[in-house]
Amino acid sequence: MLVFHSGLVFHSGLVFQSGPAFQSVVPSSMNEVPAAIIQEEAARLGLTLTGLLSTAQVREALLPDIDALRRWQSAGAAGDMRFMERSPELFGDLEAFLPGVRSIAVFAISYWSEEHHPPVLPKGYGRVARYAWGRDYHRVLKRRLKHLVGMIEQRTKHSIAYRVFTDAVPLLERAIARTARLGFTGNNTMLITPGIGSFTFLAEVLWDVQPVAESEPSNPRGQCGACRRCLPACPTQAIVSEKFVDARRCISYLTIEKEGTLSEWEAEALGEWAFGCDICQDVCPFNHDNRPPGTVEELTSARGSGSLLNLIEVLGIRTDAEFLSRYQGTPLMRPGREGLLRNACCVLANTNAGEAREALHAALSLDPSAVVREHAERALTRLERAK
Ligand code: B12
Ligand code: SF4
Ligand code: SF4
Repeated sequence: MLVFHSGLVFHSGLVFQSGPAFQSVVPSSMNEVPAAIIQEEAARLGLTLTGLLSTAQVREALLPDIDALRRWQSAGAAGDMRFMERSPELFGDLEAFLPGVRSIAVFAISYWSEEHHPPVLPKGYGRVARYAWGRDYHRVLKRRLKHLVGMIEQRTKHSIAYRVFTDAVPLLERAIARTARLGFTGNNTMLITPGIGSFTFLAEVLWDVQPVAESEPSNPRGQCGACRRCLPACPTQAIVSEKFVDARRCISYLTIEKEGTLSEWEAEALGEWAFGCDICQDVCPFNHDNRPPGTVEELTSARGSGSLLNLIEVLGIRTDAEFLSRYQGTPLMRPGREGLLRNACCVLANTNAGEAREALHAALSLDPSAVVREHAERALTRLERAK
């Protein structure tokens, strides 16, 4: 059995952040793992922030969030995301994911870079949200977390029963990260870390490591205060009230999670976004400070598809095999060929990209998907009307 202190938060040398005074840990037996070892290994792997919580801490702290989730579900705000309809209790039940789990290590990984969205969108292109500029974060981060556990096993000479997750299971990752003092919940619902911002992924290791001492969860430093900038900035009014995002109105949901045909309103709501949306984060003052960039190279646009998609090229992808060969290993795989081509049609119409007519006509007559054909036809009609 391995033992370490819980309720601690560490930075990988970026900025020192809030958190309670923590007890330093001196290993007292072969079974204890000083939190410093975890911090050291996590920092080596570019994991920006590390927090440690016992299973009990998670269970107690998440009760208000589980209630908020229940209200969100009852309002229908999950749209068609079936994976978000499960019993709210399950979202905080670590035991359901790993029987025998004793604690959770939660990590925030910055994907911020000095590169910016081009202020003016070139004709024929669509915007991609920052989190999808690089390689598929699921794969990149899971690999690193497994490596982290391996390194700790090596250093302690004990084997660990564990599971690693990032954005893959019904766990309230942001609430867990907040409880571990990695940041606070913004009005846009993002987990925001003062000094780092909200362009972070969250990932966690559930393991049978036993915390030695528990400290009461307390509020992390930082809050929105009087700011409400993100609410009116959201072009679709998806942030219906503070800390409540109705996914059905969110461009991120419409471009990535929603399958099939989009209504007229939904198609126009996409604006310039072909995949995801960054607006409620771009306007946030916590993302404006001079912040250090993330250190995971695979998450940068140099390693993936970058900030812009050439939609005329995208419209020419006719088979899943071709789609796979272009986007395998990137987050753009998520909506599938049909979803991405559908989004391309919408954005081309929204941006009045007359140069896309030929590609839209080709999609209308040749594309194997009825959804793509319908959206190509609608886009052509809209372009015609705008002449
Ligand atoms: C479903 C989902 C979506 C949906 C719904 C978003 C939503 N707000 O719920 C859609 C597809 C729209 C989406 C979009 C995005 N997502 Co998403 N998504 C998820 C997922 C799978 C679950 C989120 C969830 O639990 N929603 C349920 C609702 C009820 O939770 P919530 O909105 O967070 O609301 C909480 C608070 O409001 C809180 N609350 C309510 N009242 C109060 C009051 C107080 C005082 C406090 C403290 C709290 C509080 O209670 C709620 C429950 O915790 C998580 C991964 C995971 N397993 O957690 C990723 C996740 C949240 N997504 C992520 C990302 C990156 C995005 C996008 C930025 C991607 C993009 N650029 O397009 C956008 C951001 C949109 C936004 N403003 O939220 C990251 C966020 C990282 C971070 N730093 O916060 C996550 C954590 C994935 C990951 N592992 O990195 N996402
Ligand atoms: S991601 Fe875009 S659409 Fe969704 S809540 Fe934020 S600003 Fe609104
Ligand atoms: S923009 Fe303002 S209100 Fe919105 S999350 Fe950031 S600090 Fe909070």
